[in-house]
Amino acid sequence: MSDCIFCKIVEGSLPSTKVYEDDRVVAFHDIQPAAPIHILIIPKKHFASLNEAGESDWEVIGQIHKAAQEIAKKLDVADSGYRVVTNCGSNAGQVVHHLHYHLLAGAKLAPLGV
Ligand code: DGP
Repeated sequence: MSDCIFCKIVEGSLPSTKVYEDDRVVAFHDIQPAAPIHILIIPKKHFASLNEAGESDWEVIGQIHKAAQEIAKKLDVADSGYRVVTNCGSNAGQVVHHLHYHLLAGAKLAPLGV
């Protein structure tokens, strides 16, 4: 999508600090980190959120989880612990409408909730 910032990061027209890339997934540092380590993991294909995932998208969503495991090992937080979460829709605080998973780590994280 031409006006999607994460599509621009995928195609390289917007800079990012990448930590992982494969044929269908890319991961990079969040510009507004909410934890000492805050990585965004996204599919290269544009779809707005988990709500818009179709039958053909479950494989790449699995691939995102595999990438999360690899990134956690690479950044040395696999043993200390990390959180992987996706915000879906307005009540969850989704701002960028290209599916993305946050990988948060590097400190004791606050419990989930309101
Ligand atoms: P969400 O609220 O779940 O839609 O999270 C969107 C995240 O995207 C938020 O933590 C900030 C991050 N973000 C927004 N614009 C950019 C950008 O241009 N580059 C990077 N690296 N992160 C961005």
